[in-house]
Amino acid sequence: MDIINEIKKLKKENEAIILAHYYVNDELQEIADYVGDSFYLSKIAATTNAKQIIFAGVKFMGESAKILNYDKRVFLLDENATCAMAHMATVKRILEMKSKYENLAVVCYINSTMELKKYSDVCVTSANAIKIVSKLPNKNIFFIPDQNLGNYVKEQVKDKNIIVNDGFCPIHHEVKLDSVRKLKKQFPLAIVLAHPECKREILEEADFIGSTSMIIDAVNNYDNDEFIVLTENGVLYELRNKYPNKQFYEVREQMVCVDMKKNTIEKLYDVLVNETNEVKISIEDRNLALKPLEEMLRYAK
Ligand code: CIZ
Ligand code: SF4
Repeated sequence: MDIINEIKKLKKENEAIILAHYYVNDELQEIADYVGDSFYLSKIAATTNAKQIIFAGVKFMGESAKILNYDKRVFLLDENATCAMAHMATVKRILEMKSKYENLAVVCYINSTMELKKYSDVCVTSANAIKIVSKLPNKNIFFIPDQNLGNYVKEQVKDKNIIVNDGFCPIHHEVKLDSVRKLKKQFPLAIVLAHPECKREILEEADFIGSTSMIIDAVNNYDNDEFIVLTENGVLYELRNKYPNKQFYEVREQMVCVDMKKNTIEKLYDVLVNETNEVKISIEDRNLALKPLEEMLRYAK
């Protein structure tokens, strides 16, 4: 059996679209109808006419697609693919902060569980966090769950009182300063592109800081032939496709999200055949979690 042709056939029969995040395996990015970051993919999910949305990503992405387009059937390739950072904040702390500060906006990085979104005022992604936080009418901001993106936004948006939760992405947070410096020595002409989920000491080594989509676009702005890429290594697939004449380097310890890599072609085929791993959310939860996602889409316009 040619699994790729079977997937294409089943996708048509099911009236399904396949969405893939930049961090998943190459062959999934290749077969997907849309590849992008979570902001782009959530906009596609919100407006598609397809009957089924099949998400190669992690759980919060499938949940967000279901919340934004509740009448569609949404499927994940692996129910156990979750984002470690998504769980690194608590409703208890949100409620404490709400009672402590007047006029507080809870800003929730989209890499969060649905439970956290239900108690948040607006979602952001790494592509729009600065823009949205700047536009908010509130003086006090509680940014969850990521400390690194939160602190980066805080440095950029000076006129707000931004309190940052202490979560982190294990993949980005663990990049070693020493490996980055070694790589820079080895390739002195390389431009360093870093994701804001990296620690401050790493961001200080970077020439450009931005989300995956911003990193991909940023390459256009440089004449250099070499780039050091400090984000999950799935993004190298798009970078090498888009810029075949440029060289992209990764740190020695490699940045690999094991949850993103749980998505495979075989699981995609299985979902199309057996309709497994459907995302189910109660209407009550959906309505509560919809508000911050819709606010994100409105503010980001
Ligand atoms: O927002 C996203 O999709 C994530 C998780 C990373 C990025 O920068 O695109
Ligand atoms: Fe979550 Fe980090 Fe994996 Fe992104 S790379 S999905 S933030 S654990």
